[in-house]
Amino acid sequence: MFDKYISNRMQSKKKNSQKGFTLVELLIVIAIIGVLASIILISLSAARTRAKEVKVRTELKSAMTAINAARFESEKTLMEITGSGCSDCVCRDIDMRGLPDSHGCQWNWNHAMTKISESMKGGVNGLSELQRDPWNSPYAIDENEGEFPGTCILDRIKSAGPDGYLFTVDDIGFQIPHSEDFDHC
Ligand SMILES: [Ca+2]
Ligand SMILES: [Ca+2]
Repeated sequence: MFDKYISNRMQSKKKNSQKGFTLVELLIVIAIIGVLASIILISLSAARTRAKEVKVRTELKSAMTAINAARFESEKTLMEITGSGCSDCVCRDIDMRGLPDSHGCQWNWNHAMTKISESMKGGVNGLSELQRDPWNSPYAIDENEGEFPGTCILDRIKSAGPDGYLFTVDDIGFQIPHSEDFDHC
């Protein structure tokens, strides 16, 4: 009788310890799934950001090619083509994300692209479609070549990047090499 009692107690204890171990295992599996899910989400987010950055560089390079061609064909500086020495000045110190199309920041970019297109024989297809970066900020352009006589400052085009502000570390942009008239620079 006593042996049976001991045997039952031992079996009961064994069952309890098996149940506890299973619960621990379950918690570990849940924790691992959570960690893996976090890693996948972070990777997806990083991949999406990279894809947006690639899109920005591709679009800005298209604009840069058009600007080079317009300067060459018209024999004018970018500033002379657009009629402004600082189209993006009105975009500075503000969050550009979601600005209305009527805002001067968007208007100035569109105006610059129109003038660049008009400076080339037959215009440029698709240039008017380059308006906003993937974070919904207007692209920015600063005409510098020839703005200050005797200096060699380059024209610049850029995206304000994810934060929507110009002149912060996440900006993506290019300085456009000088045109032929500025070979001395
Ligand atoms: Ca300027
Ligand atoms: Ca920025």
